[in-house]
This record gives sequence, C-alpha cells and structure tokens, in this order.
Amino acid sequence: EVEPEETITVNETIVVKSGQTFDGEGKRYVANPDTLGDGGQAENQKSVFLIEDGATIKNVVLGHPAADGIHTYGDAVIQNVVWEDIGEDALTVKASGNVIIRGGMAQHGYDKMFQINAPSNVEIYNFTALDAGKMVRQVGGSTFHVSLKIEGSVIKEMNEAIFRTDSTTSSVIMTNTRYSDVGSKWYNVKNVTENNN
Ligand code: DGU
Ligand code: CA
Ligand code: CA
Repeated sequence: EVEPEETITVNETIVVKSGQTFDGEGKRYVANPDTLGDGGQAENQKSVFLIEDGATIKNVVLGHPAADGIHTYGDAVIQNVVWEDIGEDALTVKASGNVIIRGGMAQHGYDKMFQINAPSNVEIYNFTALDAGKMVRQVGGSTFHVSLKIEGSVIKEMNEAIFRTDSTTSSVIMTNTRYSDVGSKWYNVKNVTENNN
C-alpha cells in the first residue's frame, strides 16, 4: 500500500458542483469529528464530500474518521476512491441517478458500505469491498426500485450480505466477481443474475 503524502482535515463538507470533477490526487481526507462526525454509528453525521448531479470525484483516500463518507445527488462517478476505515457508512445515494463506482476499495465498516436512499441505478466496477456488515443496503422498508450491477470486483467478509433490500422489484447482476465469506450473499433480493463469478 502506498501511503498518501498529505492528509487534509475537512472542516466543512466539500461540495463537488454539477458537471465538475474533483481530483484528490491521491491525498488523504479526514473529517473534523467536531464539525462533520466521528465516523461512529450515530446517524445524521455530515458527509466529507457531496457530489452534485453530473459530478465526478476521483483519486481520493478517505481516512479515519470518515464521518458519513460521500453523498450523491443524481448522476455521479466515483473513481479510484479508497475508504481506509468506513465511517457511519461509506457512500449514500441521497437522490436518484446513475451512480458509477470505478476502481477503489472500502473496508472496516461496522454496518453498511453503500447506503441507497433513493431509486437509482448503481454500477460498481473493479472494486474491492472488505469487512463490513453489508456491501449495499437499500434503506429499510423502502419499496422503490434499485438496479445494482457489480462487475470485476472482489468482495470479502460481509457479515450479513452483499445486497440487502426490502423491495421486491430491486435487482442485482453480478459478473466476474470473486467473493468469500459474504453471509447470506443476497438478503431478500428477488431478482438476481450471476455470471462467471
Ligand atoms: O434505520 O436511520 O442508515 O442513511 C434507518 C436508518 C436509515 C438511514 C441510513 C443512512 O434510515 O439513516 O445512514
Ligand atoms: Ca445509517
Ligand atoms: Ca449514513
């Protein structure tokens, strides 16, 4: 593992505006626990980054504490982002869109990695997901449609599942992905397609 040269303490959520790209250049970003949150399991922590519709974030290392990680509001590209120690959760889809996660890694989540709070299309490519409760959780009790695709990834040590939903219409397609020790794998997911895993 290559250590980032620089650690930046984020006092106030960094907003990546519509259509813009934030390039972290491999630097480590940590939350100020007093203003954003300590990355524990308390709800309503603030995100370190807020990604507006049509924005991209890339080459960011989120260190400890990571508060509520990244929030997306619409179409978003999350490229080569590494969560060294997931906070309350790693990323939350706050408003509908196509959320594309390419490369990167997340680990050490007490419960959720990717939290889906709005109808969305979530595509995860070449990602490494390690040590959490579940990799993807559609917000409890919701019946909207989430379309999840996981491709070319490595998933290890999920206590509960790779994807948990309460929606009968949500679906997952998982392709060319190595996984081990992932609990029940699909928790209440009614539409599952698996290829070459
Ligand atoms: O139990 O509070 O965990 O966005 C329900 C939770 C859930 C959200 C979610 C999140 O509704 O808070 O972090
Ligand atoms: Ca939560
Ligand atoms: Ca959260």
